[in-house]
Amino acid sequence: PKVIYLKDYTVPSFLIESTELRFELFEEETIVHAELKVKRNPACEKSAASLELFGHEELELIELTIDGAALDEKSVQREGELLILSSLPETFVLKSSTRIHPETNTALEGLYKSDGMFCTQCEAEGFRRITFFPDRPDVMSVFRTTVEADKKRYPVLLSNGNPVKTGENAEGRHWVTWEDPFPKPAYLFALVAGDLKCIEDSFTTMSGREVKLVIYAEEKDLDKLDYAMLSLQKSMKWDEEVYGREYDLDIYMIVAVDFFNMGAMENKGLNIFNTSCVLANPKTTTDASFQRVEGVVAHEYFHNWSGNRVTCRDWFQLSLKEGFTVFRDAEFSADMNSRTVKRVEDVSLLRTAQFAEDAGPMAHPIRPDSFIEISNFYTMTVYEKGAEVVRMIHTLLGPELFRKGSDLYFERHDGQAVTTEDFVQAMEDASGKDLGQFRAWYHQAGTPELHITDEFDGQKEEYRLTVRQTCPATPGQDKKTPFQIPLSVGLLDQEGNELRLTNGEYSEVLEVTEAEQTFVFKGINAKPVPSLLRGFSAPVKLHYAYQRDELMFLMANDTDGFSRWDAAQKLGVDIMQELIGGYSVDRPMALDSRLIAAYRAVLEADGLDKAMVSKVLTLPSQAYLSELSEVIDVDAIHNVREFIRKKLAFELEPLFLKRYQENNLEVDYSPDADSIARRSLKNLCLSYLVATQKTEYLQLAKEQYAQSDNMTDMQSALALVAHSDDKVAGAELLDDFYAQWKDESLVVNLWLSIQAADPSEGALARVESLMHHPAFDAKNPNKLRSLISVFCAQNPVNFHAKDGSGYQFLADRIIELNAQNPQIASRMLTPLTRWKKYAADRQVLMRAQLERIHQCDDLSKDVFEVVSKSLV
Ligand code: B3K
Ligand code: ZN
Repeated sequence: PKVIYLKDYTVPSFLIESTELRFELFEEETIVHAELKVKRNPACEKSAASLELFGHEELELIELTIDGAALDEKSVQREGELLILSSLPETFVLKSSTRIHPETNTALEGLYKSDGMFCTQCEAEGFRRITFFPDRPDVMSVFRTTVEADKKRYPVLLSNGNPVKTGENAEGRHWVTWEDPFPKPAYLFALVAGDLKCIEDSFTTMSGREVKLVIYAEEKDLDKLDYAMLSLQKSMKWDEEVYGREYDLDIYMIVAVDFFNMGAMENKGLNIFNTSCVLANPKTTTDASFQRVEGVVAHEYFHNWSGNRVTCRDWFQLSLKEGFTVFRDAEFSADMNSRTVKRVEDVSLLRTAQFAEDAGPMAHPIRPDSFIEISNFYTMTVYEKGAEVVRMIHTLLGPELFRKGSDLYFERHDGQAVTTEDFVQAMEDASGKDLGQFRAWYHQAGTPELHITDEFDGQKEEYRLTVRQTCPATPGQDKKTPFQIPLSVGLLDQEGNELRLTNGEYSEVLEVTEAEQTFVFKGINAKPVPSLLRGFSAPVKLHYAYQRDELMFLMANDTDGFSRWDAAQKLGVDIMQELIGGYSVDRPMALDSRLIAAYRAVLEADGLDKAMVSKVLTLPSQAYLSELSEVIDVDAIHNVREFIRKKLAFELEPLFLKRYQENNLEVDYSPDADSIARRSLKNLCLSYLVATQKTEYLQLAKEQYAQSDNMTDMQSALALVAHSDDKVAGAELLDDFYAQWKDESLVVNLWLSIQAADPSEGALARVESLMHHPAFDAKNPNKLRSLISVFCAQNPVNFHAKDGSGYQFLADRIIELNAQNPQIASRMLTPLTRWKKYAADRQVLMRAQLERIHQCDDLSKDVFEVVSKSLV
């Protein structure tokens, strides 16, 4: 397979003024008629250049004409994905008819069928599976689309923009024509045809225009759409208030589909959503999913400006829209719920998954230099680290100048396909702040590390922080230049009071720019305790030799909520790492009583934010401890974590029980932040109580399961019982749950995940047998993720079984999926790619499976790229 390089970018030789499409949808084939108004691109220097159309190898070209005449053979060349037309006039009309087969499309890219309805997914390069087209994001055109299908089976026919015409044909067929006045790249095209029901509402924009809002789903899911509608209205309002961005079409539609490779897609005026990111109802949906629905609805809506009105020049610029939009949706969620909780959740994810990616074989900068398959670059790095980079710009500029910068960016580039450089330039131009060195964040991969030491000079009344930065080598990048890093700090005196810093405030953002640099604070008369990287002001690893007592001190006194949580994490990590180190040499485990004291203090305190209490009382995860390990000792991490959980549970049992009871209220379910916080604290307490293995607490969990009126409480209780040693009670509840929910596909996914994540022995056999259960469907990505990916990523003890059975199981799945759905196959590979982090015995086994995959014939580009890079 060919490697595509950013440095090879050239402007398109032709532009498309308008695109007219007509789809004839049938059960055994679909015919796509396309009429493109084409003109030479004045910006292209090669005046005789040919026109490159992309069309997947499976497309059957039925007819092709230019200005009504067939092309002579010499001017048409089909080479793999390319259809190259040469000897062309300045302007012309290109007409084509193509036969495709959505009914057998299992890759779920292009036009395909999900549960009997037609739908599309065109980002990044799915449009070339629909028709021959210059399928690249810098070719933008207006679209007029007619969809024709059987009226009975497909009463609803949708595409982008506004419906302008409709009619009926012979033989029970009907059609609708849609017009989208905004020029867009083909990746934002969408089509839906199916038997759908909808809810409708409206939104009045800041200039007083009324926009119709419609959310479509299957009839059985109509009772699960209200929350998405509310979230959409909140998003529209927020984007007006915070970014001054108004919606532009008269209608905004969302369609829920069951078969979808990712979360959702921001097609202009017609978002298509994975049901898991749009359906929500207290009975069937957990708090986590409610928040995900709110966040994803917002994310796709925000793309209307950051992505659609201003789009990407090429796919190397993906973070231009994704990093910025993730930053926007994170701020939205922070404003709608608890800011600190949102930050803690995002940082946890970044530190485990993104840091691991940055340290692995697929490490890449947020703006990669090359790829084989772009689908492999919809990563934590491009999205989440990309959002952190935008956040750092926000921190460096401050909110007002950042807003000036975003205004300039949208104004300057509306209707254009641009680069991350254009974004940074707009920020620089609007603020006057030099972001020269900052640009390294876009082209250097790897997680920078800050090594901080300090010095107190009583005589001079000076406190000095010395910051040294390093960044590990990543594939293709041995040496890095220093980054510009905003380092937010505070200083606490011995009584726990915050000290005024150089800027006269209690917090200050230090700008780290050198490989090594010292910051001096004057007028400090006793050695303070530093609070470092407040709010996680940069995506870096921070090393400072905190004493455990100092961490407890910060947990109690730091005014930055994020830093209080971070101090608790650091204390937990420090204690756990010591026990993990002792595990392999059979040192008996003993828990430092300071952790118990710290947890006790948090449990006893009144008036703390409940969500933060439950975050602080959650031990660092297996994934985070793995990321921090030089060599991952799966069993040691698991057993140490379980030992500590149990110990804490026994030591603090009365407090956990008290907090459980206080928060176990009989009130109507509501997905607001306070109620979610209360349930999360309650369920955390229950999990500690159950960890004591006392039957009375298992009983308590069973009661909660039986009495709960919402899926959050029900699912938590079920997982606790199912993962307990009482396998009989577990099986009973699992059966009961399935019987109750077998018709709710998303609830069944929870049921699959709970079983896949069960750490007890025999998990692989259980997962294998679930693959034959009617609840499972190997063609549905949500089912694959719930069962297979959860087993491989959230059941480390079983996935990493010493005999290599987990690795072999995953490799078998990848080989099967490679042909069926390459995107999902390649994504599922991730756990195997981290083989270098394990001890030699596991390394050998993991590598052997990667090699087995590598040797398969007909590897997709997706799987090939990840496997071959992992084996280097
Ligand atoms: N832009 C889409 C992602 C498309 C992924 C294609 N493989 C969803 C989003 O980020 O909003
Ligand atoms: Zn996005």
